[in-house]
Amino acid sequence: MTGFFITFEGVEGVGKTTQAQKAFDLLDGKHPGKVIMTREPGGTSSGEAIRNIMLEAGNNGIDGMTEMLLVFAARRLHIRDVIEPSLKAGKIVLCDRFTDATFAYQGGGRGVDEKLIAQLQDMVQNTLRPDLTLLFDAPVETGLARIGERSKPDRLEAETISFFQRVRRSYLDLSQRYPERIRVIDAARGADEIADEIRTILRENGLC
Ligand code: Z5A
Repeated sequence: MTGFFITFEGVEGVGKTTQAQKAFDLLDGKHPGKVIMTREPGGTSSGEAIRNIMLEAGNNGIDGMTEMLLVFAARRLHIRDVIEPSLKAGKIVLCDRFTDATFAYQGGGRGVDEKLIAQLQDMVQNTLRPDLTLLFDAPVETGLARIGERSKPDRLEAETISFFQRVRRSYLDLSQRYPERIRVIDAARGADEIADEIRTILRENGLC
């Protein structure tokens, strides 16, 4: 692999998507045609269909184990058809959420055994891991207030504060376990200040 794989993570509403778009604009300006932006669950047509099943509002009987299997099914297609070919072509891949989200939401949030998630990670990804993960961290209430105006919450957005607190804790645990890969960004600040910090991190990684 000759490209560079960057993932954006954090609890709802912390501003990942906003910053992923800013990073895309910055990097695409420096490396035209060599940067792609994608997301999980999703990134392929079947992956987007799986996303809809997983996030559809209401009680559809889908539990944490089923969520884990769904996201890894979508991830397999995403890696095979989008991420690996792009990295092999030397591109920079920006992905809005990846496997840290499975550890945080299905592991931390739903209580699925981490060992099972790690096994699926090895099976589906082989040795593929992000080169850099930007973890946007802010109090859960800050993120939820930012998305508060959305009309209809999806299945996960309708979860309790304590669920999102477990998710946040789990993300922070991951950042302590993998400090060389995961950079924690204080996401309670204004979007421009955060974008400045990300530009510095991208520069440190030789990307701009
Ligand atoms: N999920 C999972 O369970 N397991 C997995 O393995 C994976 C995913 C991969 C969909 O993800 C769901 O999938 C997610 C976890 C689950 N759970 N839910 N729900 P998603 O990434 O598509 O959904 P999301 O986290 O809900 O995204 P989001 O709500 O769009 O949040 P965001 O991307 O972090 O924020 P944003 O869209 O950039 O900004 C939100 C609002 O805040 C918007 O109005 C902005 O203009 C505003 N904003 C942004 N930055 C700022 C700052 N700095 N200050 C003030 N306001 C700001």
